[in-house]
Amino acid sequence: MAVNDPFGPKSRALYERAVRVMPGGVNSPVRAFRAVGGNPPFLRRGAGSRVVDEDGNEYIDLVGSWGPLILGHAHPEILEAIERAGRDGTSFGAPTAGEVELAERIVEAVPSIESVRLVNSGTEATMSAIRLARGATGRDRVVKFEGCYHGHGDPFLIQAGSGAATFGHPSSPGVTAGTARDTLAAPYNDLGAVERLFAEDPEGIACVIVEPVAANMGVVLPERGFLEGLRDLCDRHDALLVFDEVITGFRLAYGGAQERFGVRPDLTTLGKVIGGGLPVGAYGGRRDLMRHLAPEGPVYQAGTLSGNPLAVAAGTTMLRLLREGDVYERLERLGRRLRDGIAAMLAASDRPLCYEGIGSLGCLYFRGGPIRSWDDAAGADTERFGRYHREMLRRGVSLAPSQFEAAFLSAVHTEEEVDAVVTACRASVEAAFGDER
Ligand code: KE4
Repeated sequence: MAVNDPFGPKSRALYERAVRVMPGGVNSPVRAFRAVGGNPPFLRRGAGSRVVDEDGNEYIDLVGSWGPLILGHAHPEILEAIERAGRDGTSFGAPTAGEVELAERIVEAVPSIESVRLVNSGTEATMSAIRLARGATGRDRVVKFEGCYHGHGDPFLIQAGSGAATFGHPSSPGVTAGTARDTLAAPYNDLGAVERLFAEDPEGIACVIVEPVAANMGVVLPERGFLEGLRDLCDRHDALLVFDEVITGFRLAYGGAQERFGVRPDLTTLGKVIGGGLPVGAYGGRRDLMRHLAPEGPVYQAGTLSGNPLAVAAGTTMLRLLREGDVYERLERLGRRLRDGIAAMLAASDRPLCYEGIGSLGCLYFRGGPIRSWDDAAGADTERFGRYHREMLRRGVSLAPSQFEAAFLSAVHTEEEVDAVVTACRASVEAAFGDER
């Protein structure tokens, strides 16, 4: 039964003001709902697993700020840490104890990270990681995968996922031909294609950057041997393997996807969860590589607000809570419950649908499965996904406004909420197909 009017008068009025002063009325394109239609609800507050919009509509939140809020909105201990840090000042541009503690926790948690640099976003982390890879190897070219998204840095806006895919410009204007020449793209899960790229340029590839679970074309899992194969190819060609764990880091395990899959990259990029909802990114890896970074080495990267005291206070508290609790068992249990519920729904339906997921990440595709690459994901019926998305909002469930994104469970969602999501999903799918019976 629909309960919400997600396109209420207050959100609409705010949207009309917003578009007068900000491109598309938003500060990040996917938030504009262009891929699903309608103007976006403006959110007023979040608490735990719920968000409320300006018109008072409440939603079970499966966006979680696109990943950071693995412990839900407004976690009391994270808020207290931010407030306590703020009372001593908001920023110094000088070393502080807080950033040392966050860095120590990241080094202790992530198998491949011996040394880490904190930045302010996932994009900064990935941009910096490939500059470091190029500086350390003396090579120019980077291999990425179609449908993977590594932020909006020029080198990555080549056949990119997430919003770039949504807007039909997977290779964005403004990226120079020179940059595009140095970015090579291969289909996800296609080791042969990567092998051919190395064969064509055996001395020219600095690194291969990959989302160990691709969560920007929906959710696409690595096939058995794919990540291990990339490790082997990089070793054979003296190239570096970079895991972009901005989404999977501290989500698929405390040590991220690299702990879960047992494959060790040379560099890792992080974001989202490590900021506890505040702006933090990070990149790190082998000490011999990180030594190339200024001020120790010549590869330059800097940031006024890197290691910001409030952000590292939130991030450190988040990692402490993740390390102390039983969060990962709970995330697995809730994720399995959701997958099982949707699987039962799909088994009883002859609709062209499939669900891909792992741990607390998942995606319902409006096409038959399996989904193993961008070409598979791109075949989904995005128009029907848009109808489904609106129906889910009406039924009190907030999903990322694009077929090419993941749904994010948190440790504070309840079993009852997961069951409610499955119920809403079943009704919303039927409504989305309503014109066919
Ligand atoms: P940010 O610069 O948005 O903090 O991180 C870029 C990034 C890097 N790597 C991966 C694997 C990512 O998923 C992201 C950003 N994720 C998107 C959601 N798919 C952010 C949402 C948005 O663009 O508004």
